[in-house]
Amino acid sequence: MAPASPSASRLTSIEAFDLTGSGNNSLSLGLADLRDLSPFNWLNSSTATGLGFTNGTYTLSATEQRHQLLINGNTGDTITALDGLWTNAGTLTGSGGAYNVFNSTDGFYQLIADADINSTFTLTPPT
Ligand SMILES: [Ca+2]
Repeated sequence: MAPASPSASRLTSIEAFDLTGSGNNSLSLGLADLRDLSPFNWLNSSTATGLGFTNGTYTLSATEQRHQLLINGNTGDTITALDGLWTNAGTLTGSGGAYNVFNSTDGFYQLIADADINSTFTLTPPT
């Protein structure tokens, strides 16, 4: 646990989870978790190369004005979005292979999830 500090009004930002570990791991996330933990705009068209990402079917913008969380993992791992409505916005290619990009329809959140992970999101119905 983080030590209490009078000056620490916020939790430390987290940019990535890694579920690879041993065996099958699961992660459940709500919008409040993303709001509290994940920073804005750390992965965009300017930072992608340095971070080992290239565009797939998703094209990173110069400014990705969303809380962004990267989730690495392997086959058998699962992530579940506990709330919100999401769209599968496409793919990026990273050092670990393909990643799915999920954007929340409220415009505030983006999950970049290793495509090997079994992802459960409440997706907006196709129109
Ligand atoms: Ca795993």
